[in-house]
Amino acid sequence: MAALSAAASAHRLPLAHVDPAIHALIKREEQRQEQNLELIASENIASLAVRQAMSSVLTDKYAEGYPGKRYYGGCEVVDEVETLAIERLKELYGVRFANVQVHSGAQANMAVYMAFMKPGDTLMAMNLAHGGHLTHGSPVNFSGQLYQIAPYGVDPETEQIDYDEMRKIALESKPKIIVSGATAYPRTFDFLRIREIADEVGALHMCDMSHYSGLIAGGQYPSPVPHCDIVTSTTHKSIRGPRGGMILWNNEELSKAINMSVFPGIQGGPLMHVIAAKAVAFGEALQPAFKHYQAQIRLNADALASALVAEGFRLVSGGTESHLLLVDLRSFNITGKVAQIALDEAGITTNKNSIPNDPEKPFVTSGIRLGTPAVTTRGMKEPEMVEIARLIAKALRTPEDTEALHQVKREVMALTSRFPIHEVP
Ligand code: DSN
Repeated sequence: MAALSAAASAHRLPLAHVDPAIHALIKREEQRQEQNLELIASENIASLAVRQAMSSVLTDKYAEGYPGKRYYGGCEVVDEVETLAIERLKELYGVRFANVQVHSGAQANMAVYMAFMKPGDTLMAMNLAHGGHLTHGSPVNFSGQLYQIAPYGVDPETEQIDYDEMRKIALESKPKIIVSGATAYPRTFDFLRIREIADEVGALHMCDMSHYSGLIAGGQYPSPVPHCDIVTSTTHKSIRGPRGGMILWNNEELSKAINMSVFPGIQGGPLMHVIAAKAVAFGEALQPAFKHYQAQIRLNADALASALVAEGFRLVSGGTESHLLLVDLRSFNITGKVAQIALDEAGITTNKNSIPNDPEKPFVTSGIRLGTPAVTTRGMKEPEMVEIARLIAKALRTPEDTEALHQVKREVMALTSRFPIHEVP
């Protein structure tokens, strides 16, 4: 066997040897994820197969362009990778066309806006303070800076979308695109109703299904596909793939504008290792086990909701029809900021979140957002949701008492140790 040069040998050394500092930090994060309860609604735990694809040699390949039409040589393998990802995605959602190159959900939304709107045109989307997203028109985001924004929101009583009001705003503002989808709205969207409003004002209907995409693929949430011109999503939330984005549509006439908006419009070379990992995740989502997983996410969300109410919390809109819950903390007399810090100390990971018409500032808030995708991936079921609600309530009754929070943390670790994420070495 030929001897390797010193440089070639060094290039093959493992991470622990080459960069002990980063290796140790990754190990620490692995331990944090293993020990803590992950309740951030937008997070999940990707499979080993997804992570292996993501850390593959495909990271080295430039492939600007699309399968069969690249600007670089040597793309015969990555062409097959991207085609597989597209075909699986089309099958998963029953669509005719898909773009898997967008690096993130924000890029997916940007690509669609830029394909179909000019600066100064009107975009209608859910108010961030009622559950929308930064890219749905926040003034600190490109969407709020480039476009006129016509926000819609929830009814103050029901805390569910007021579709009559939405129609009124659409008739007045004449948006080019109406966006459905949200990041902190626990209920289902009436996609048909929004389609009707969009048709009435001559707008495109785009759904950003990022939060709900796994549930939709698993048949646990209504599909926006039949009622939308375009659907965008991240690939790492309830769908449980690598961090990334995707765009779906059915009308061939939109294809050129969408694909050109992604590349060369807003992106250069695609992340082929991430596209391979998306293909793996879409393949996993096509398996029957994925439907059971999504059904359990919903059962767990309902169980967590009932148990939190029994502990004395109020849920925004009274409950959930998805994987997420928005908890109003005012009955516990604490803010979202204080709750998030106390829960972190107790090993329970959440995020503070504004509730509709929140009296507190966005960095303080009166709520926390919880979601069940990650704990469901670990194998937790309804009895564990009751236990989680008890632990949250226990921590938030004494949010300033570090010793009490550490006692909760010991109980959290006893629970999580029964549901390991990774193979115990
Ligand atoms: N940051 C994501 C979330 O937590 O919902 C949205 O992009």
